[in-house]
Amino acid sequence: MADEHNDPGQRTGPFREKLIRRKQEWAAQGRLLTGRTARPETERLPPGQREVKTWPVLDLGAQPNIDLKLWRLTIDGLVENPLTLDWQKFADLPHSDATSDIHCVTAWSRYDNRWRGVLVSDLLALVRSKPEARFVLFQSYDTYTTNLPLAEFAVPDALLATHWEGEPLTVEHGGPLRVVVPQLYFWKSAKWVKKITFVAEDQPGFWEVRGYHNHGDPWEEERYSE
Ligand SMILES: Nc1nc2c(c(=O)[nH]1)N[C@H]1C(S)=C(S)[C@@H](COP(=O)(O)O)O[C@H]1N2
Ligand SMILES: [Mo]
Repeated sequence: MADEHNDPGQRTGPFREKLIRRKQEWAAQGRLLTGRTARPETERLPPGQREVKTWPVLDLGAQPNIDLKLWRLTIDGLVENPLTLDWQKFADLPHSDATSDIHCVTAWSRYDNRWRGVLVSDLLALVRSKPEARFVLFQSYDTYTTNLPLAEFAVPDALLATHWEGEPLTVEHGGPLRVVVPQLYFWKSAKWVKKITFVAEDQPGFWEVRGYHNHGDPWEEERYSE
């Protein structure tokens, strides 16, 4: 397969560096910017996006294959009830379905993705964020990081997803567990999530320090910082 997006073996060392450099150049050039905004109430597709029927794979190239016996999810920081869950404990949490569209900053959007997992609202009821908590930081098993305002994490259709279209999430799409925050560009939805930390002060993640917008609202076309 020639497609580097689908050949994780090729994307280490120089390949990974090249991929990161290219995406940094896109940010510096303001690639794909239309200067338009839109509203989800009246339009299905955010400015500059096109609909795809496939589901592209985008990451830094190292797709961690995590043994479920060793897998842990930690929730810490400014919460009343910090937790480290193993796979069985995670499975015991209430699970729900949520359908949403994906909007990737590289301009593809994919409609009506049927997710299953633990709703962020259910997670918040369990860990109870403290009043000082205003941002959420994500760390993943591939060393990726990203950040969100707590208010964006707490939306009704955000979830920690184990399934997509009735099947367990594949490793390439972030299985066994990924974050889905559908109203922001998809780089904010951490695959292979390992730790979720509630904080008072924001801290930009992997792409946010490489020219990508700190907030990332596709309807405002917040692709890049300045
Ligand atoms: N852990 C981790 N999560 C990640 C990434 C990554 O490299 N590592 N890439 C982000 C980017 S840039 C996008 S567009 C989406 C892609 O998700 P997909 O491969 O399932 O389409 O994952 C996001 N989450
Ligand atoms: Mo992305």
